[in-house]
Amino acid sequence: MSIDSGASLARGLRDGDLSVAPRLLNLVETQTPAAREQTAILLDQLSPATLGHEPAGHVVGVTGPPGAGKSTLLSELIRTYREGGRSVAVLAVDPSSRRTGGSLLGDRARIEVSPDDEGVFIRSTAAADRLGGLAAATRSAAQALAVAFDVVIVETVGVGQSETDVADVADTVVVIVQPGSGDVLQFLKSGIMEIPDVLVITKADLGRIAQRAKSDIRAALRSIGDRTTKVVGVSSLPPSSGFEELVEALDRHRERIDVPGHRRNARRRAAVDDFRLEHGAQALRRIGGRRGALRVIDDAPADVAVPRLVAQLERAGGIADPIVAAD
Ligand SMILES: Nc1nc2c(ncn2[C@@H]2O[C@H](COP(=O)(O)OP(=O)(O)OP(=O)(O)O)[C@@H](O)[C@H]2O)c(=O)[nH]1
Ligand SMILES: [Mg+2]
Repeated sequence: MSIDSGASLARGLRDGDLSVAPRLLNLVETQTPAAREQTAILLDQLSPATLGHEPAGHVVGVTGPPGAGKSTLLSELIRTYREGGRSVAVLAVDPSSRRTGGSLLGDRARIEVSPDDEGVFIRSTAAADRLGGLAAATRSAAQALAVAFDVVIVETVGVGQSETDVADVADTVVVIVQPGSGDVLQFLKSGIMEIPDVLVITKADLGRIAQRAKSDIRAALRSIGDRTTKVVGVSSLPPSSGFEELVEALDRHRERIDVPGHRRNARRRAAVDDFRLEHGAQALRRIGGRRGALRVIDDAPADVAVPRLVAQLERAGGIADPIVAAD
């Protein structure tokens, strides 16, 4: 498939044309210099600097260990959003190309949606180019889709790094754990309690064991003085339960945060990540490491797209072969 121009895709998304989503993914996943140039143009034209405001879509990160019930939950979550009239895009970072282990493939549920609902777009993308990481392509796609879709969900698998990565793309981070699996314990020990905005305990239909997991999590959150993380129990099997409460918790969180400030910081961290991925740790050290790099772009306008920030870092590092030409 040939790639579309960044400008035409940006125009489609600005016009609210959801049907451009597959072509958008095709562009951002193509790594040729020409495609990267077009991606930079696309992001530029969809940046708040050009739009005059942040893309309106709510970007929700959903993460959790293998087999926790993410896919089953997403099917129900999508249905709940659709009933409320909202369009939904899902970018599922496919775990099959990462580390060995994980759940038995035979037991894996797919995200189930009505195939002719044009308000839903689902795409599995290959896992990241670094362990546990979110591909830059996924981040770019999420930012662009948020211009046209009401909700953009980015799904990743794991406990640990994936939460912090997903926090760099999402307005709201949901961590999913299942009761009685050791997930809850592992989660508590992994020191990532600060990351989730909403914590979901799946499989509420399991009864007491699910109740117990919920009270354990609540106690643990209290013990670290966390009073903001919302804990929600859901059952994704029919008759499902907890989904109205989950959507409400997600909406509440979004209303509470400073979206422009949050996204500005996320774009800056993303630019430093991209720079390091592209040019290596040594190049990053030359501009003062992560901190130095953040200082370099600190005075950049708050609302420019990531490739422009990367270009600024490249200029600071005297890099002659930039990812994309600046202007
Ligand atoms: N009882 C019960 N089982 C559930 C529920 N949600 C999911 N399951 C089951 O749990 C298993 C795993 O669910 P998935 O949705 O595939 O979990 P996942 O997190 O997407 O798994 P991976 O994609 O492998 O990481 C499946 O057998 C589901 O049928 C639930 O609410 N209650
Ligand atoms: Mg799954």
